[in-house]
Amino acid sequence: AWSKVPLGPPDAILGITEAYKADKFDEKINLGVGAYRDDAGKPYVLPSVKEAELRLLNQILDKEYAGITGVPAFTKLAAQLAYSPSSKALQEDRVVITQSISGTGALRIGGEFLAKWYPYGKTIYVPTPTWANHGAVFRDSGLEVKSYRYYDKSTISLDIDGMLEDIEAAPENSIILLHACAHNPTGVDPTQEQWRKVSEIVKKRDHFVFFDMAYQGFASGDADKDAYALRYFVEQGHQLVLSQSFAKNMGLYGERVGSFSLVVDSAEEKKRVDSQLKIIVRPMYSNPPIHGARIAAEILSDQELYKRWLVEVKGMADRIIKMRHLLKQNLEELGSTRDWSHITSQIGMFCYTGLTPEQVDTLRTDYSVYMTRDGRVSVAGITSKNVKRLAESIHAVTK
Ligand code: PLP
Ligand code: TYF
Repeated sequence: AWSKVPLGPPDAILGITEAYKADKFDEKINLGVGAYRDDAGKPYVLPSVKEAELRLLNQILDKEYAGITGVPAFTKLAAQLAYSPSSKALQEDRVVITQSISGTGALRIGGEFLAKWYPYGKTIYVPTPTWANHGAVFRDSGLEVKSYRYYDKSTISLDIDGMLEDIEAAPENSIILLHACAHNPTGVDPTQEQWRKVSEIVKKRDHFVFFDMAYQGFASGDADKDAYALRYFVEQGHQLVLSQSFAKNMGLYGERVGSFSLVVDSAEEKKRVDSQLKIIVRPMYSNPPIHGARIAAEILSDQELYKRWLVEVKGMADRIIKMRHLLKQNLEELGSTRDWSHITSQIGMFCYTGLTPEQVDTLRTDYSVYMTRDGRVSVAGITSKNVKRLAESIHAVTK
């Protein structure tokens, strides 16, 4: 039956892990996928997550289905984490929320909902560059995907003028995707002042915003600070939607914990929108998995555990910052004359190195150092043990 099925290309990011695994060199370095590693290079289960799991185990809960929109205790707390407990929109019962299969699933529900119900043009504008999966998710949802300028290669920083110009030039009522914090892959975010300008232009053009928040807490180590853009836009009265992932900030990757939410006009509107979200979710997967959502809810609902979690997120963010400094320092000590200041000025899990695809290929074939061909490095894959060899390898291909 499948003789006409062509061989498809591997995922640009997840495919790297495959190549890395097949490499026999014992000092190989994987800087591909954005998954946190401890300083021994090992996956890290947060102690607060372990504690939450133990508590859940002791409660001997049943395994009944969640409702279509998931575990209510989880979605309520997830919304508070994103919008803040004192959010007017929450207090006025104007936030519709559903649990999702992590951030990707949230983007997909959002894409489907907008493709079906958004009353204006079905085009979503994403930054150049953006997370490798955005295009496919939104196209498969039935949206057309276009882009706005975001990153300036020559300055290795935000092209704020280009960004504002392109957003302004998009037809009125366009859908604009914004990374809420810790932009993937560039690690370059607008400043708070720049966010206010983006909000102004978006408002002027009556655009609709889709926030993708996959790294709350990871950018600065402070969950409130990282929610600045989202909360500011809500305060400014924008109607918007949000995709939330707990993969990174709680290290719950494979548990697939996330949510999709919409800030709407009224509690009455919320009822109608909620009913349509259920109609979208039902034929896709019926209802979401419960375990990870219970873990997140346990952490978010218990003051003491919540505080511990914040310390642990900050710990992850801080280790990443430390590795940025070490990498830059090692490159300088090796005598590299390039300007590597962006390594430490960029934030979040990724560093957009400015390495060319050819240099990335050489790093892979000659040095067993793996990263995506756009030169993105998952800083979480750097450790105090491999940073020297990494710097030597990068120096060797850039001198
Ligand atoms: N959006 C962005 C910008 C991401 O970097 C990621 C990856 O973590 C996701 C969404 C979705 O990831 P997940 O489906 O694992 O939550
Ligand atoms: O950008 C990353 O590396 C993370 C992890 O299909 C990821 O967002 C990568 C690819 C993918 C799903 C998650």
